[in-house]
Amino acid sequence: MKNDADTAVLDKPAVKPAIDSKGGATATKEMRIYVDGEFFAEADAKVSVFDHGLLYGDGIFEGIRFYNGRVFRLEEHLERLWDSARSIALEIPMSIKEMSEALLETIRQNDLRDGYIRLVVTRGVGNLGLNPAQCKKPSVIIIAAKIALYPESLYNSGLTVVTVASRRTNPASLNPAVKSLNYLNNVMARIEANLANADEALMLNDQGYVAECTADNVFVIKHGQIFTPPISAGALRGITRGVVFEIAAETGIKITETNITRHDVFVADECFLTGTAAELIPVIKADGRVIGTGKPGPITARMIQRFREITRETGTAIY
Ligand code: PXG
Repeated sequence: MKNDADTAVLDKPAVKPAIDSKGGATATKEMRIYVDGEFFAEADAKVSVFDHGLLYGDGIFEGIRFYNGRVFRLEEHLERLWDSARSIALEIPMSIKEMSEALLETIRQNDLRDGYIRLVVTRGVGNLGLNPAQCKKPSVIIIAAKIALYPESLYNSGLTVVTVASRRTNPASLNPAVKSLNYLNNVMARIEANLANADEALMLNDQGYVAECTADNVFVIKHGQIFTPPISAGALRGITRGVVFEIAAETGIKITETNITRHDVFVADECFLTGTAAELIPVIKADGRVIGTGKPGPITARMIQRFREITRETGTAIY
């Protein structure tokens, strides 16, 4: 099922991406992109073709939102970036404090109050061999863009998902906890969802349990309780996922991390996804099965409401 309402705002097919990649600053003002300590116009913001980020997907990234002049959960995103770096033995060439300041300055340079930050650290320039030992200096790229919000109708109508054949990578091969530049696993899943005319792809791990969607964590609600896959099932430790745990605690709704099957999704009363880009968004159909009443449920609606309050009231001041 397609949501006709969103076709004017978002790229076809389906709902992704919410990120308007050319949307930095305004039509009259050039985008300013941070590359290794300097700001460049979009046309001049470049990395080498010998950067292993390009040659091997060797690098890491974060996607961060800012709302109402404040960066949402900045410390958590930077902590996760540093964890990703540590995991792939990449030394970020600046301190967390310097990164935080560079990120805030990038938003200021683009005169934005609401938007999306893409933070990328590549392995840097090496030779044509994959050995990163030749890469002397990682590159840091910060792009601040406007974000085209999904239309409100989508939060009211909900998304459709399909289970795809591409499995989330086994942690022993490529741990999904690392937000690496190697997202081909998720891209393949995304292509399968596009081909199936669905809004998102439900990805299973190699044991057949639900892991996550292509850039979102998954939650199901049954008999008033919330369930979500554990990190060990191949879910990224989503920052938005963490906010859902906080809201559940504050509103007295029980939330449990447990293995979830497709069956659990089919018979759920409610289902929703979380991610920096999607925020909290309801799912109303999975593999052709209508979830609950086929309309976003009351607990999901409450969670969305509270999430919006939190995003608008908290965060690191930019200006
Ligand atoms: N799973 C995966 C695989 C992700 O990449 C999430 C879950 C949600 O995590 P957060 O921390 O955002 O709640 C992500 C997040 C994109 C994009 O489309 C990807 C993410 C975030 C924003 C945009 O490139 N990853």
